[in-house]
Amino acid sequence: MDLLADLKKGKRGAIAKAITIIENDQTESKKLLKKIFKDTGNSIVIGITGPAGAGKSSLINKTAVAMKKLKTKPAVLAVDPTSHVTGGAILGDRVRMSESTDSGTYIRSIASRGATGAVSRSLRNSVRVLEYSGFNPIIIESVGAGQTEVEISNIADITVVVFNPHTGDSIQTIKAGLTEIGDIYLVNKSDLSGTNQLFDAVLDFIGDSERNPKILKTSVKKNTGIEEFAKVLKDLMNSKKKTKTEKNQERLETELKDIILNNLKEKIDDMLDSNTNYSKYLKKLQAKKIDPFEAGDKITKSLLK
Ligand SMILES: Nc1nc2c(ncn2[C@@H]2O[C@H](COP(=O)(O)OP(=O)(O)OP(=O)(O)O)[C@@H](O)[C@H]2O)c(=O)[nH]1
Ligand SMILES: [Mg+2]
Repeated sequence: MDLLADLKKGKRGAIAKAITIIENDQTESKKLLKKIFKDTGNSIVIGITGPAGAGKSSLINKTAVAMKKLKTKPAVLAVDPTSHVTGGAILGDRVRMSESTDSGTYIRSIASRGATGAVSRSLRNSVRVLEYSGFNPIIIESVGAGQTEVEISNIADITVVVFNPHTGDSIQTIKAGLTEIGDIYLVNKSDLSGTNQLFDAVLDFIGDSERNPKILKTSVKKNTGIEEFAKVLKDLMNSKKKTKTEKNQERLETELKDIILNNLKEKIDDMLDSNTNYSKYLKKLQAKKIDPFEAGDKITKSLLK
């Protein structure tokens, strides 16, 4: 099987295989990246975040269909979806998002386990596979709690924060969400009571923000607000294209530094094992003849000689 040719054709099996490589096999992953890298960096990444159960997956399902009608080709990466509704998260999402899959949207779950850096690495490179395969935009769903949220906003060109009245999102959660870098704030489940209060509260908090984010109401249940949401996204995709090049350059620099620091860390870790200064100063430290900082500085200096 010619993986690259099949990826270019957007074949699902090939995409699944490539992303599995990226998640599990560093050596093969590097080989793959070498081949596809030139043809990446051109799709807009939309991060959709919000509390568990806010309706992100349901919303993405409908929105992907609407975006398809607007002549875009969306793909979805869901970061470790934890649906409390079905228990079986991935299967549940697949069912929930089946409408958009039928319309040609590619949907894939990405594990959020592992080191912080590892998650963003596999996300970033999975995005690249999807870019190479011709998808644009690439929508990333993540639960807005903890570190993944921050990572998403580092990767995404457009960030959408989803709230809803049903889960009783407190003003506190909203505040926390609003200090993030949302381009769009969505009050989903607008068929439920409390929607207007929540909408006003969100409006209040970001009313005088200079970024001028959009606030929208959607209901997946009643199928309202979704076409508008898709249109806003499409417009934002166009306007973000202009700033994307510059952002990409910055991100590439950060990525490069990350890789170098990681490589060095691994190398130095190995070196310490056989370093005589290291064992010497470690013993001194353990005997309390030297303090940790002094020991650290001495060893570092000898390493850099
Ligand atoms: N009433 C109402 N319920 C909705 C709406 N959108 C989603 N739901 C329901 O809310 C529940 C959670 O929806 P999901 O789409 O799984 O939410 P999620 O944010 O992806 O959840 P996690 O991935 O677990 O964080 C499901 O039972 C949906 O049917 C809506 O607009 N109105
Ligand atoms: Mg979900």
